Amino acid sequence: MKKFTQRTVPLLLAAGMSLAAATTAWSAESLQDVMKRRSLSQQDLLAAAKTYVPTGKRDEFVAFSSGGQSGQVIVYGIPSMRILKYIGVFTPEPWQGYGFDENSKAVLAQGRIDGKDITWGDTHHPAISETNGEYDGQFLFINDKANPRIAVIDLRDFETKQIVVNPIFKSEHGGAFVTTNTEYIIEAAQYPTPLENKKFYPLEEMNEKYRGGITYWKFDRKEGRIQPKESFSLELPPYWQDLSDAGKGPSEGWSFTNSFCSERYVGGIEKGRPPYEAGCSAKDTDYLHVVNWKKAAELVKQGKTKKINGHDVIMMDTAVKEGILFLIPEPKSPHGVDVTPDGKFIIVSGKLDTHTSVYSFEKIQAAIQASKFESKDPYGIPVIAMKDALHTQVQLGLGPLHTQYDSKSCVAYTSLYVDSQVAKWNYCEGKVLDKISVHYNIGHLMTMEGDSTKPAGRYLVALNKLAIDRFVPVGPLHPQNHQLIDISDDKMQLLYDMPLPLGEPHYVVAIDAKKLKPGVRYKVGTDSRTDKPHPGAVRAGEEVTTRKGNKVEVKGTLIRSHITPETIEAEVGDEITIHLTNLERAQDETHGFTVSTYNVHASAEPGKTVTVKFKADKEGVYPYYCTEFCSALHLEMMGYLLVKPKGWKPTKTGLAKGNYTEADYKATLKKVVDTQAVIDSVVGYITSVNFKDFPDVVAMVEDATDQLGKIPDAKAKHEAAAAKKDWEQANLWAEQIWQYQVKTADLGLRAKTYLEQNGAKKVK
Ligand code: RUQ
Ligand code: CUA
Repeated sequence: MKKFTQRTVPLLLAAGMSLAAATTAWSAESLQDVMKRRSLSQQDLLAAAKTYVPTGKRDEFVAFSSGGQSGQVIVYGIPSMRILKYIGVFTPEPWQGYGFDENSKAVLAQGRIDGKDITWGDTHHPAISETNGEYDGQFLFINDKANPRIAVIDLRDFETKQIVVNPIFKSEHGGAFVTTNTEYIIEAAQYPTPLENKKFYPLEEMNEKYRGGITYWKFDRKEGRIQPKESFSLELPPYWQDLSDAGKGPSEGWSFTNSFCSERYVGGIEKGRPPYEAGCSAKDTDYLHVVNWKKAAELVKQGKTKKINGHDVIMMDTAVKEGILFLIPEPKSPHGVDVTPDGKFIIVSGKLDTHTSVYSFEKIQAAIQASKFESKDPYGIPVIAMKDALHTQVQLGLGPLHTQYDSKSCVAYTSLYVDSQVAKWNYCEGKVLDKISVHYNIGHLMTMEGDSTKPAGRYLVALNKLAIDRFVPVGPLHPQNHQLIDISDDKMQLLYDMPLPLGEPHYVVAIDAKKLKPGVRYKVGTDSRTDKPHPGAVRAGEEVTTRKGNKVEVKGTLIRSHITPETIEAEVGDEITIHLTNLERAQDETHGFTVSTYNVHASAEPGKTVTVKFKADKEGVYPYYCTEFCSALHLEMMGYLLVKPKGWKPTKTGLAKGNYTEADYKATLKKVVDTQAVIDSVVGYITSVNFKDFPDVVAMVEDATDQLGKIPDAKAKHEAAAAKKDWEQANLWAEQIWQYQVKTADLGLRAKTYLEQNGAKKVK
């Protein structure tokens, strides 16, 4: 392979300097020409201008989308709709080493159920942590409907930190929803089952033995983790609880969960019974569950719970007696329940009803205060009459599902699944304002910070279930279609179609990008999955390999462009543990690590320490290498795992020689002197400006100084070898100095460009 020539560094420097001088005289095609050639209308151009984010500029909002069946989270920018990241949550994700290194495997292992790995998830509803009902950009939560679990993602590094398994459900849907200060994360069941684990009751005992419920997961913000011991659930009738939302403002302390199939129908098409879909939509109404969660939390403190599977459950009779649980009829087969930003109303839409119902929290409270109930359900839960709780009902269209809010007061948007439309309407006055068609069959919809007490308006995203004819065909399985809609004017305007090729996202939340403040590096030696110092971390020069019995443990480091150690020796059957610390501080200098055929992979971002572990169960020679193109000599960032047969003895000693001459050594030394001149000029520039005011540059300078600091050692080595006329050793150690210089120069140039582009000022 061709190495850097002597001229490379000056070339890098020249390239860095000429950036500003680029000209724009290349284009002869006018805007009109392009419009004609691509058959674009004025409307198209306007939409393009509204979504285009020029290179180097950033999006205003960041969306966190459920990854549906992929078990991941998809992060994208709004209005550009550019995908920024996939976050591995319930599913292994190789790029991030998620599920391929030991530290992330420990997170996935928290999601085991009955001792079994579950390596996929059906993610539905992401939620951003809130402070006083406003998104604070600190944490993200998401549920897994199939295997009832909730995950915690820390938005300081966008990594999954925790997975908790619901102790009493077998499926769930109404999660994750947070209370106004993220005290609790709400997770409601979906399909009723016996609450005891691994307990069988026949379907004939549905009414007696099967139950629904809501779990309130206690969140510890300081630790950034859910505290399962302080969490609790509410036992509910075997209605199929669906979505939830937490109250805010006047309704703070309450939560709302709707349900369907309150018929408690048990299907059995194979036995000649009408199917679930008929039996579950026979009645005109289902039940909205209204829960005083603040009071529920107090009951838990008073010990008024029953332990089921070791978990605190408030049983229905207690809930009724203590007055924390009420039901209100809601139109047939409802789906979304969304509390208005002011907390005064709760909006519910039924899939099979053309009306959207606006419930008044004030009226609900009045009925509760006056003990004005129309009946009790079969489990003794008081039922508030619909007419006593309704503020208004509005006919929006066919198949209304979910509602989101605008920054303008009283303005809401509701998805119409059957009509494939979004309806804009006023919920205070109960009138429709505008409608727009989407493509096709919209499920959820989402406005900017639309779940918070202060929605930001501007854009709406329609999460369509079907894409049909929108994109170039890619086979029978189509991508999903997220459509961006401008809602800043009275009339909605469709701006952009975004294909999403990774599972069916159910819900998305979007936050003002300025509220997110993720880091760019870890404190050196951090286990990113526990946020604690990693016991296998070492600094440069402390790398070590130890053997105890058949256990080989490597504490190594990664820095451009080598892995230390460069050889790992083992015997067949050894258990190998490799901890690697990325010593880089520069932004985006991630190294990856894998060992051929052992199914391990790690991503080590600057400062992170990560572990891979495997059994060297087969004799052979296995290259390991860095999997991220991290520097010009990235391909050389490798080493060998040598797995020897038991009792193997060496027959040949010494490595093959490269036959270098004194002339080679001299030429290398000259290259080193020339390169130093380049470095000096870059350093001269950096120190001539206020670089210390730029933390990113300070980090790069630290990294560069690190590289330079290794030179004296190599210099001593090449000089000692030259004195002994060992031209191979002399030449290669001199060459190593040049390697350090190249990395220094690379960092220096990056720092220089950064300073120039960010308005650094001369200091002398
Ligand atoms: S879902 S299309 Cu939220 Cu799981 Cu409604
Ligand atoms: Cu490190 Cu490639």
